[in-house]
Amino acid sequence: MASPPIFIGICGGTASGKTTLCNRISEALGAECTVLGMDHFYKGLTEEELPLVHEYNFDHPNALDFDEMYIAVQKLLRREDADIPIYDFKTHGRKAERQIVRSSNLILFEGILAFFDKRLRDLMKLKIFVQTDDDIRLCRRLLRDVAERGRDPDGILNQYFKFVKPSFDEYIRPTMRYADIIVPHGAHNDVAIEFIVMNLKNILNLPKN
Ligand code: UZR
Ligand code: MG
Repeated sequence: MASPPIFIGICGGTASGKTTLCNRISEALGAECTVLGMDHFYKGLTEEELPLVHEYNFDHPNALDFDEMYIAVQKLLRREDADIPIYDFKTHGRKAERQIVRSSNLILFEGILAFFDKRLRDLMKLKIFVQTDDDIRLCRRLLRDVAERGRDPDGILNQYFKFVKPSFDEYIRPTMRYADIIVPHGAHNDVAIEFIVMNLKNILNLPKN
């Protein structure tokens, strides 16, 4: 029987460069790699919660469905396709349809709370924490959420100081202790990315260039 795929967790604060780091690794490895983002597993606000969206803490572990993530990851590790939700950041809700994620030799799992759930942590062969300065992350978050997530600057800053920063300090930063590797400067760290890619190619028996 084929061996299970290698499962790697990538954690870090909001806008630290997790998604970009995953995409860069994935580009280097091609079809050998699957990226699974935690962002797809936001629970989606109910009709009662929606009018109070400014009071909703998206950075708290309760906002995410860890059971559903665990099921999806287990499937991918059995080399089965997983069907996962489609979350819409503009409406804070899930779409009716789901999307298929294909399994491969390497599963990269990324998110602000990627190291939070022990079940998922225990499956990880390698844990990478992306560490980017808070001021840089806030600037990036501001630009990204206006451009890509349909948000206004006032709202982003309110949310940042009320929820994002306190939750980072309480739930995310402490999980750095689980990391095997801490990557400074996020996705712009070419040396670290090259290092990680070389090692993964080695483990997967891929050509080195
Ligand atoms: P990344 N988030 C939203 O802003 N709106 C949503 O509907 C769902 C999530 C934010 C969430 C978190 N928090 O900081 C960020 N807030 O998405 C995580 N506030 O995404 O890791 O790509 O920054
Ligand atoms: Mg991201």
